[in-house]
Amino acid sequence: MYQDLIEKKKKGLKSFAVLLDPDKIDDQKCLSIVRSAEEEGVDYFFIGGSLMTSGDMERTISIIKNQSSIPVAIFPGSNLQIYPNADAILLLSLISGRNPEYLIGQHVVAAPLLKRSGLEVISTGYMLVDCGKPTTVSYISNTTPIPYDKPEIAACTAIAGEMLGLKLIYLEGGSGALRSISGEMVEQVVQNVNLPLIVGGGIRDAETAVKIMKAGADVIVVGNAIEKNPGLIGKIAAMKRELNASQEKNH
Ligand code: 1GP
Repeated sequence: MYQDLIEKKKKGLKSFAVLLDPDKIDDQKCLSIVRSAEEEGVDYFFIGGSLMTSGDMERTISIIKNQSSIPVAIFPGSNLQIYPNADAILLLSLISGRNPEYLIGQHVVAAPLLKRSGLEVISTGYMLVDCGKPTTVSYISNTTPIPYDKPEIAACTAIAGEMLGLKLIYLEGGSGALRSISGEMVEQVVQNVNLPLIVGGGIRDAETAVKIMKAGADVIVVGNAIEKNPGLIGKIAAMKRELNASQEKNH
């Protein structure tokens, strides 16, 4: 999956990831989202959530794997979310925070399981940004997000992450954020690091998704809005195809 991301980045092609939280969707909903994602050419499924109460992540992954060929990456809320039936896992180091547990602690506990799992492990600099309301991630991780209007802090954090050898940067507004990460923050991060950039949180319409892709994000992630309105998959996917087609024409 990482190699695929790098190849696309070299060509300037954008990707669209759908985030599924097993706690928030039933099998029927999962199936209908997977079918529409397959038809529309969604690039990745991300699976995870800050909490897992009634959800069964392993089952959600196997439903997706049985019905589609779209790669599935675990986007873990904790080290309890490791399932070898996925393709890859984003090993998140919460570099916007100063809680050692989420920088390295949980990783140490997870390391032997990850090694045995056969999952592709993609080390990810995870950066939480204040996008208008306290998020579950900041509560659970007990960390302070980067202020919305401080793109320079985001850029310096991403540079440090790249220098530490992380493979991806993930700018996170938090699930259900009131607004998405600003285009300005995306631009500053892109200007300062060469790593693939994923942006998610609070993206509710295709226009915002395109704005973030145009600002330089390689992958945009949408969760909540698709759970509420699966029709959004087609709209975002169509705009992504349009952007990628014009990029390929100009190349
Ligand atoms: C992925 O947490 C986000 O980075 C998903 O956010 O649910 O607001 O789309 P939404």
